[in-house]
Amino acid sequence: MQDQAHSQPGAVQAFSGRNSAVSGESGEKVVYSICEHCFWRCGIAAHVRDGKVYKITGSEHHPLSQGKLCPRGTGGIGQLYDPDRLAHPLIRETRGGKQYYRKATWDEAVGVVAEKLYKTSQTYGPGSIAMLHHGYGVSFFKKMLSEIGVNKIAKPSYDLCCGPARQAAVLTYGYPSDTPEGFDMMNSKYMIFFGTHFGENMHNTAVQEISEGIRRGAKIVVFDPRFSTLAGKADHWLPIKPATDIAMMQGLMHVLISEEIYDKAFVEAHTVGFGELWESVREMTPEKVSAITDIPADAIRTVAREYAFHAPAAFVHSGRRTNWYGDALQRLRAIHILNALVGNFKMPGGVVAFEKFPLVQPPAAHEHPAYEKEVYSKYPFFPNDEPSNTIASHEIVQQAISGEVKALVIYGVNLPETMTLGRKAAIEALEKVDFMVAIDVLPAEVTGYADVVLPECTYLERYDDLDNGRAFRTPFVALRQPAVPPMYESKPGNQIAKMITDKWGLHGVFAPTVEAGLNKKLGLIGSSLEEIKKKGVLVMPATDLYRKPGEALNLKTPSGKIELASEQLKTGGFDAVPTYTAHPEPPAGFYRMLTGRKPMLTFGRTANNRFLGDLATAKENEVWVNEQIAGKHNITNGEYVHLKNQDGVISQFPVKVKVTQRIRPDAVYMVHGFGHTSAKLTWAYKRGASHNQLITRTEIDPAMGAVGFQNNFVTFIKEA
Ligand SMILES: Nc1nc2c(c(=O)[nH]1)N[C@H]1C(S)=C(S)[C@@H](COP(=O)(O)OP(=O)(O)OC[C@H]3O[C@@H](n4cnc5c(=O)[nH]c(N)nc54)[C@H](O)[C@@H]3O)O[C@H]1N2
Ligand SMILES: Nc1nc2c(c(=O)[nH]1)N[C@H]1C(S)=C(S)[C@@H](COP(=O)(O)OP(=O)(O)OC[C@H]3O[C@@H](n4cnc5c(=O)[nH]c(N)nc54)[C@H](O)[C@@H]3O)O[C@H]1N2
Ligand code: SF4
Ligand SMILES: [Mo]
Repeated sequence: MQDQAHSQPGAVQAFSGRNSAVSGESGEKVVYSICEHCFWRCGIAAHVRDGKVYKITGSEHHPLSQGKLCPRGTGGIGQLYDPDRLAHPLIRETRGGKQYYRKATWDEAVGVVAEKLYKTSQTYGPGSIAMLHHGYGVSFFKKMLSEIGVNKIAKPSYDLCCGPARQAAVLTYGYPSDTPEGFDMMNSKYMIFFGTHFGENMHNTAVQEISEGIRRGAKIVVFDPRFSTLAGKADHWLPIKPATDIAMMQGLMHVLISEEIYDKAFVEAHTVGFGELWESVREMTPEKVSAITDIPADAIRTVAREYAFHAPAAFVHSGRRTNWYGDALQRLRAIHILNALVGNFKMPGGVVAFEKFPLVQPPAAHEHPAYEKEVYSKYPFFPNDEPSNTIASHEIVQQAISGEVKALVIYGVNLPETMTLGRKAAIEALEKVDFMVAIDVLPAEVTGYADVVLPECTYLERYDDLDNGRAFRTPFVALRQPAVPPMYESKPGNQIAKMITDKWGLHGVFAPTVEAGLNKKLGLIGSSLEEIKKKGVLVMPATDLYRKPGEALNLKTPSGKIELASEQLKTGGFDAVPTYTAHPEPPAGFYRMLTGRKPMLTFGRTANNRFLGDLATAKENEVWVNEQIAGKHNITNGEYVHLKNQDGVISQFPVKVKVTQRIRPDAVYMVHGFGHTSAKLTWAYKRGASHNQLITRTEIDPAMGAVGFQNNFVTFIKEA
């Protein structure tokens, strides 16, 4: 892909060859679009025969897929043809004291939504309405809400997922981390991972690049209490005691600095706060860190020395779901500092900054001052540059419970299973609000709390806005386009949002058709909808990722340099340098509950997908239990147990035990996204146990609002 892009002159790679969007052999066509089974957004080729999608493969044109998909991406047909799909708009009614949903016409359903939202905004002000969203089709609903001044918008993927990595990068480098994360993996010689279980976390391009790196001889180091798939590829698997990672990072810094194997010239020229950093790790000798982390001192020295030896073609990866404990921002700062110390910034095999495609935004029809500027979060280091994320999702849950938020719009978030502050708080919030509309494709748990349910068609049946949100080696802009028309009475989000603004009498907000809107945007860069439809993507030549000798970095931090110690954090009352503090230990007989992903599933997005779920290892989740611990509790491999947490909450459904030596004795592990309680999800219902249900304790990062939930502990209740 890269080479191909290089050979193309001009900003936008011209396409050539046959018109593959409609290559009509025997009633067949291939439609190039974008996956929605996770948030990586790979390019797909949907193969259509006689009006049905029969196969999905990786787009050979899209830089994030390069002809390949992860298992989930290939399984999209299972969502499209899911027999449980939401087929009509639904309105909740109470009759004879009983609540039920009745089918409604689109006109009636959007009429109710338009009226309720408008009246709420008029009566209580725009701050009384909030939207939770996940998924890329939300852009139309953001625009819709901005028309009535509503900008209280949260994406759980900030505070429950990658927010700490984002904000730690802002504080250290002056710019947020991106997707894909900026690591030159395929050219690296030494990659260190804390958690970050690629191979189970199937982020397509990352897995491809790590594989390429390994093929070229890179060494892998994995710090994980569990022997993950990536640990299976590692030169060093270091089963660190969970929740002690910051101590380990400080230990690595101690070795780099005390043995003077860090990049002195780089640190001197391009960083601030080195003295303060050294003071903070001076006492963190490998021996002291070993006692905290349960990793031998020699191994700590070895990793630090090897890391320095391979630098600058070496890095510590920042990970994706970084909200483990309440100090996630500091842990991620420690990772960025470890990178800075070896001078890998913008070096082959090190930390790099991918670029986005320079799409031109059309001038706004009118000004939305509130939409542009308001940030509602109370956390001092919450982002102030993201109109799609102006408050943490748990703050919305709290405001719904307190009555400050009276109406909720929920797009692609299965709130009862999404954690925020635990299932209990989520349900309390959903029950408390005066009005809630859920826009979803499936009867997920969240839809059962809605006053109105609006069935969006699946990503294979609709256009969305242009995808300009991903940065990569070859910057690109991609198109989501329908492979087949919407089934049942479901509708694309853009039409739903337009129907609602039309009800408000605001007829000019959206282009008359989504195609016209896309074509207009593409016209601003000299392209057209017709052009992008052919390959589903416009790709620029590869950008120059590496710095030149002596090049100034001109970073947008207050000092203009990489901030090893952060004055901003200090001024805000936080540690300027990351410092380890101990987390709670499991009570006797309890084990820390860790979580992760399965290669073929993405929690609520795929839970009911029979194509994927029918694979032997995806039918249910299992709880991984160390052999010794299983013996102690007299439980055997394959047995079903209930889990009970430290606050006495017992899992509603039993879960199968996997007895293994591949996890430390002080922790258990289960994949998130099982144990569904909605009987309308006829496949997912009652399969496995819900990770979310067992979370009753959260620690919120006081600086940027991430929710840590790994200080929950469970024990076993035998079935009998
Ligand atoms: N197939 C698939 N891929 C996915 C997803 C999916 O649902 N399915 N979801 C996507 C999303 S939304 C995200 S956010 C990412 C998440 O994926 P990652 O960012 O990789 O998630 P992590 O939580 O870093 O990784 C989980 C690993 O961390 C280990 N771990 C747990 N606690 C600790 C600890 O205290 N210290 C250390 N060192 N390790 C620990 C666990 O044992 C587990 O192996 O995956 C993405 N990719
Ligand atoms: N307990 C626990 N909680 C977690 C995590 C965990 O590991 N454990 N992980 C956290 C992480 S990393 C993340 S990123 C978040 C993710 O949290 P969410 O984004 O809330 O993910 P899901 O629960 O999968 O919700 C997806 C919802 O979107 C719907 N959906 C799917 N496709 C479409 C579509 O095209 N249009 C519309 N309108 N809806 C659609 C699905 O039916 C489902 O109801 O969860 C976080 N919460
Ligand atoms: S990583 Fe997999 S699920 Fe995610 S967008 Fe790519 S193909 Fe789809
Ligand atoms: Mo995530």
